[in-house]
Amino acid sequence: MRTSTHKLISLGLLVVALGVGALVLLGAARRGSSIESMDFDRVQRSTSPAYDARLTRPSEAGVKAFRIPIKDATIDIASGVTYHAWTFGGTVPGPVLRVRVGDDVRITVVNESPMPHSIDFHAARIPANFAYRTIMPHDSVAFTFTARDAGAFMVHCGTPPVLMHIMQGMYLPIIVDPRDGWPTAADKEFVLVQSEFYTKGQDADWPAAMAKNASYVVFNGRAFQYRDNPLQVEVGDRVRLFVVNAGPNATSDFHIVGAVFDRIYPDGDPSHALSGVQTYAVPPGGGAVFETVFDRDASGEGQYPFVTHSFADAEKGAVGMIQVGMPTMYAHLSH
Ligand SMILES: [Cu+2]
Repeated sequence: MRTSTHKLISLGLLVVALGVGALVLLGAARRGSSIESMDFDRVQRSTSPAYDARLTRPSEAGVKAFRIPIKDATIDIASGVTYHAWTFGGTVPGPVLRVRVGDDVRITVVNESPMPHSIDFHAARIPANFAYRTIMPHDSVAFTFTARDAGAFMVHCGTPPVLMHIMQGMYLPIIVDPRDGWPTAADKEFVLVQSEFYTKGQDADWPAAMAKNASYVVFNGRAFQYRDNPLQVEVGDRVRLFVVNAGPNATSDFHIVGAVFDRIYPDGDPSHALSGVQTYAVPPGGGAVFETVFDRDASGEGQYPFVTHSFADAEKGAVGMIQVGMPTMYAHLSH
């Protein structure tokens, strides 16, 4: 009698345990497949020794929620040069968002700065007067859009004068992957945002910006940072670069010295593929996806500068380096 009671209790506990286990699993599966949240007040992209340009794949979550704080920050824009920036998330560029076509993208922007700002998503099809409205200090805005168009898109503050808000650092990239992935498998992926700073000491030089006379032209917010800290890839890698040009004024004539682009997807639509391209222009407010392969027999082990081929801008900082494998160093690399 006692034994059978024990058996019954044990069986009951087992059933309860299995039930709880199933609920936990169901919950986990639901979280994994339905919603992913990222709070950029808590997670900041590493900017030391260089802004982290490496990308990871987007998750399977069909809903991606991002909380983006607007905050003032003093940032490094060149070696030994600091600047009083206005930012999304405390860095320039702001955080990298990555979603897939078909995902619902939930945006919450909180203005933690002392002046009005806003946010404008080039990847969204949404009424601008609603989603991109002015956000007063201590206020926030929230909206959802469905990502419909693959590519590398600019996100920026759209508060007038927009020139001032962009030159102050208020931009970030959003990458939208095709629903079924890219036509080729990349071994390494990087994001590069080109932009300009117009400075007088640590602050903005408005007349210089109106004259389009940049002090610095940079990839990912700091002059020459990838010349000093190269992007590392391996021999044989197919490398995919998501290039966004935040401007506010200069076109990025994107080129890799010693390589030819296998494929370029203007705006990031795989059906728009170009092949065998040396240089491709990305306008302010635009983006494109670039691919090249560092084959052993062609563009193999070595160092490959990436530049805007508008060389006054390269001289002002828009030069970086891709290091393929562990090449012998040469003292007289001219770029
Ligand atoms: Cu702003």
